[in-house]
Amino acid sequence: MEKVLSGYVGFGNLPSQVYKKSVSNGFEFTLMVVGASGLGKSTLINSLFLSDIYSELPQINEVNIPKTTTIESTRVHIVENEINLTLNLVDTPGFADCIDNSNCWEPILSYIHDMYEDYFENESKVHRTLFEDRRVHCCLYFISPNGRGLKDLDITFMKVLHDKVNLIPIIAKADTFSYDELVRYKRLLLQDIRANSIKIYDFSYKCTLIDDKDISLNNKFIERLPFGVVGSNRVIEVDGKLIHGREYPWGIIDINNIEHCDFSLLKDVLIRYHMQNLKDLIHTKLYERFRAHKLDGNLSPLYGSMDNTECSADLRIQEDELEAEYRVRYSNLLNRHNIYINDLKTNMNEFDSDLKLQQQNFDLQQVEYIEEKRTFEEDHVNFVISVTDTGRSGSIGGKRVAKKSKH
Ligand SMILES: Nc1nc2c(ncn2[C@@H]2O[C@H](COP(=O)(O)OP(=O)(O)OP(=O)(O)O)[C@@H](O)[C@H]2O)c(=O)[nH]1
Ligand SMILES: [Mg+2]
Repeated sequence: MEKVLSGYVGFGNLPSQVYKKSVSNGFEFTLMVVGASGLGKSTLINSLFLSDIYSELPQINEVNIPKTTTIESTRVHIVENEINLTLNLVDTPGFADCIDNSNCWEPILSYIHDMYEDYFENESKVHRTLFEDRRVHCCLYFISPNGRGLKDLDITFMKVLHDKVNLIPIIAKADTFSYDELVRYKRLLLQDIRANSIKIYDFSYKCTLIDDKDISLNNKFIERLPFGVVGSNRVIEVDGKLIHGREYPWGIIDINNIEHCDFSLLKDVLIRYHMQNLKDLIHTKLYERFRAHKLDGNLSPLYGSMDNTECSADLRIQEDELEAEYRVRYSNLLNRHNIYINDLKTNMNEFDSDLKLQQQNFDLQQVEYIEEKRTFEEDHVNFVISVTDTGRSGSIGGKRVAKKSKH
């Protein structure tokens, strides 16, 4: 039985309770960078977050970041408007250095797997305490700026990762392209991504964006994929202002300028607009798949071979997803239908009251018309009487007129 209550219950305060709880717990987010060696992964991580933290100590000279040789996780705490954010930044060694690059993804996959395993163990404990969530929420995949599209290794690597993490492809060192070249290269990469059925992060997934402005911004994110980024740890003075950028004989690139590269868009995606969506997707879909396989006892050590094993857990998850999608579609349709009916009712009410008003006006005019007609008829009768009287008395206008005889 379903009832609609119209009285005050008090749950209108619920959003503020959720907000307060979130603020007191703080937020945790893990970002991983992956790609061939020397593409600027470590530099980008520094540019994204660390430079903001050390902004009071501007680095006038480029800091040489050593080659990354192991998976390094850095934990950074950021406080903004009394809200705590703990960022885990996972830097990985570049691959494609060796002659034989087969299975070069294993250490990275193994790291992602270990973090899921860690979370699974913590949440499965009988006595659970507050624990850290170190699952990788987003993985930035660096594509080489060679202008020739995805390499076989990129395709294999991305396909190994795409159902374990949220994958966002980015073009490294975008300063090596002119604007037109970059647009063409993006188109080529998107074709490669589609042709190879690589699943990248779905920007429209259960979007938390609600107003038109946010949605148009989200469309801008989608239009600019894959993001062409430039990283820099160097602070340059331009017209008295300090900017993070790179200097060339022909000019300066301000990495935060949206007309120079997509770095600030990427930052907006990660921090301002999609952090919660990225986390939700990991928790409700990708980790859920891991958990289901784990409980079914179907997990390979790196769960890399899971793709080929059409196991019951996968089918169940697909079924759940379809059902959830159906529910969302049904409720959207129902909402649209209700809105349409309400609109119709409002229009009919307006039409009704319009009609009533018009009827009243018409009645009023009819009364006036009848009154006018009556007055006119009275005047007419009076006029006829006065003319007849005048004729009889032989005077017009009160004067007597002598009648002429014809003979
Ligand atoms: N032109 C240009 N150079 C960059 C950019 N980002 C980084 N570099 C330079 O590229 C070199 C390698 O940068 P890293 O950040 O160490 O690259 P990495 O991908 O972490 O390298 P590995 O750890 O070896 O995999 C450095 O000299 C950086 O200054 C960029 O956007 N444009
Ligand atoms: Mg590095």
